[in-house]
Amino acid sequence: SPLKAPSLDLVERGRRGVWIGLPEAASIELICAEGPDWIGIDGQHGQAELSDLLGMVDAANVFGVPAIVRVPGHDAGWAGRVIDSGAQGIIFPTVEDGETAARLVSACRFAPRGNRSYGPTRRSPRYAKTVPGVRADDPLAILMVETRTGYENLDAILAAEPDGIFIGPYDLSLSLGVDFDALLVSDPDGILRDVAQRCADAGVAAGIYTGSIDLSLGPIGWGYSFMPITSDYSLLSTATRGVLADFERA
Ligand code: 3PY
Ligand code: MG
Repeated sequence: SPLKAPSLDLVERGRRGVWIGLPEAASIELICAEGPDWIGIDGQHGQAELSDLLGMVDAANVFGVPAIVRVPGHDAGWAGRVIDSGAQGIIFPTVEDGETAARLVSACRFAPRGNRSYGPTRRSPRYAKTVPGVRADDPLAILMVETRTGYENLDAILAAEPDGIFIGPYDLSLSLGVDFDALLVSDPDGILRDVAQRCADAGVAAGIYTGSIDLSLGPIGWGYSFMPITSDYSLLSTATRGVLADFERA
C-alpha cells in the first residue's frame, strides 16, 4: 500500500536523496531498490507530466521510498492534483514573499489549517484513506528560496510554517551573481549558513539541491539536512561515460 504521509524524518535526515528528471517508473524502481532516503521528481525542469506521476510515485513507494514532487509553479490547483496522485510532499519553486508562502502551504493542508480541497476518489478502498485534519496525513510543504528577494524575505516565508525550505543554488547563484560551485563549496557571503541557522531557529528543516557528494559536504556542515546527492540524468551519463572509457582501456 502507498506510504502514508511522510514523517518529518525525510526532511530531517534525508541526506541521500535522488533527483528524478525522467518520466520512467522503471528507472525509479531500479533506483529505489537501492534504498535512497527519498526521491525528488522534477516537474519543473524534468519531463514528467501529471499522468506519469501515479506510476512514478507508486514505484518509489513500493520500496518504502517517499516521493516529493517539484511542481512547475504556484498553481494550487495543480499542486492539489499532484498531492492526490499520492506524492508525499510538494516542492514549490521560487517563493519570494510571505503571502505566497502562506497560500502555498495552505494548499497542502486541509481546513482548518489550510484550504486543500478534499476529493477522496482515486485510491482503491483497499488502501488506507487520507484523513482530512490528521496532521500526519498531510504532504510535506516545501518552499524554495532561490533568489535574493526570497532570501531577503526569509522570515516572512518561515512564518508560513512550511515543513522545509529548499535552496536552489542554480537560480540563487544567478540572482546573487556568484559562481554555482563557489556558492556550494564556500558560501562566500554566508547566505547559505544564515538560511540554515534561521531555519533551525524557526524549527523548519533546511534542504538544498547539490547533485553530488562533493558539493553536499559544505551544506551538511552548515546544517542542511536534506538534499539530492545525484540524479537519474547524472547516473546514466556518468556510468555510461565510465564504461566507454573502461572499454578503451581494457
Ligand atoms: C536550482 O538550483 O535553482 C534548482 O531549482 C535546483 O533544482
Ligand atoms: Mg531553480
